[in-house]
Amino acid sequence: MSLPPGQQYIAYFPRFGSHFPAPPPLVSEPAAIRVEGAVGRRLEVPVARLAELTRRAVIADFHCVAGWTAQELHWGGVAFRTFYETVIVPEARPEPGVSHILFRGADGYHSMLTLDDAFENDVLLADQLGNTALNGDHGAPVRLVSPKQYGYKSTKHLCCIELHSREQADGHERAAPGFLLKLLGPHPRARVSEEERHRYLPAWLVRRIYRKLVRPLLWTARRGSRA
Ligand SMILES: Nc1nc2c(c(=O)[nH]1)N[C@H]1C(S)=C(S)[C@@H](COP(=O)(O)O)O[C@H]1N2
Ligand SMILES: [Mo]
Repeated sequence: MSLPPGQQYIAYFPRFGSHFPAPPPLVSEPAAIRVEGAVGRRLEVPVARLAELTRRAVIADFHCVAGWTAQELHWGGVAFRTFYETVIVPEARPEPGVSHILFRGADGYHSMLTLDDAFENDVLLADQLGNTALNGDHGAPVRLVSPKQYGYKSTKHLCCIELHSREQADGHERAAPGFLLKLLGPHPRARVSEEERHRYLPAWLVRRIYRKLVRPLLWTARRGSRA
């Protein structure tokens, strides 16, 4: 796998995110994913059901918008498309015109993908990393993984999937002050190959800022680990 523009490999897979030093959220058992929004019927799908659906393994690099890339991660789970077609469509009955999916994490985080991007065949609801159950640092009990997009689309601790017929406001970097929050707003597609880092700021500028920030950010995020 080749390194996309502006990225640097790091030798491990760090815990990272706008949670910064806060520990991973406690998830009540049995864990479930709610399905809401433009649906005929709301659902609550036990995470354990993922074990019964058609499973898929994905090996991919993981690219954070701040410039680090973790190499060849082995994910296990269910393709989002499989989940949509075999669970959401028959059981939640989506309204016509669904075009965007909002993924909510138990820590209050959320990310938004177009339905087309979410249907890429490497987009998973992942409950395994490196052949073991996902741990708290990386999004237990289940997370989204979308390897062709910057990491901020891959919501950890997934607790809700919301269907929409248009773009919704996105929640990346909720810790940043107001205007920065807007400038650092997530790109609606965030394709790594196109270097779509943020919606408004140009990639060359963002790269320079992150290059200075990335070490302290990595350190701060690691401080919140439970492991
Ligand atoms: N729930 C939740 N999901 C999240 C985040 C977060 O803060 N909370 N951060 C995102 C960002 S910016 C990145 S780079 C990846 C990091 O995933 P990792 O901690 O497994 O490395 O998770 C993404 N998903
Ligand atoms: Mo990130």
